[in-house]
Amino acid sequence: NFQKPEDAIKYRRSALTVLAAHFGTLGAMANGRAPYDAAQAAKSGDVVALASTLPWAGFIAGTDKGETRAKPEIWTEQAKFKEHQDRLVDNMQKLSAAAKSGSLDQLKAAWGPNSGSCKACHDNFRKD
Ligand code: ASC
Repeated sequence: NFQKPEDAIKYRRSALTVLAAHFGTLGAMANGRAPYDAAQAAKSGDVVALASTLPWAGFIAGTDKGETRAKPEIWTEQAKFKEHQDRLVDNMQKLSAAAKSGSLDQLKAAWGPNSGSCKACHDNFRKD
């Protein structure tokens, strides 16, 4: 529940910021830009699994204006937007499992194939 539209916008942006930070942490390890740290990978794996589920509650009616790049299609193509959410959540659960496996090879194998769901949604539903 949100008091004001801007509270919902702030909530979803915050969740996406947390998701991006931990997705990036896992990507850095998967792509060899950071040393593999199994404990950090497991922690970030937990975060992406949970954080990926959170932003969607913030896309309530009346939050298409203000501090947001949300496109109107979020509200006019709700079934399609939901499909994109579900794909992201599913992909982040898979990435999470690999991140928590203790195996860098599994993390590497999972990161790329599951990373496209960020961009797919941005391409369709985010301005610029
Ligand atoms: C990230 C991030 C995104 C996506 C996107 C690629 O790390 O913050 O929004 O990856 O750039 O899918």
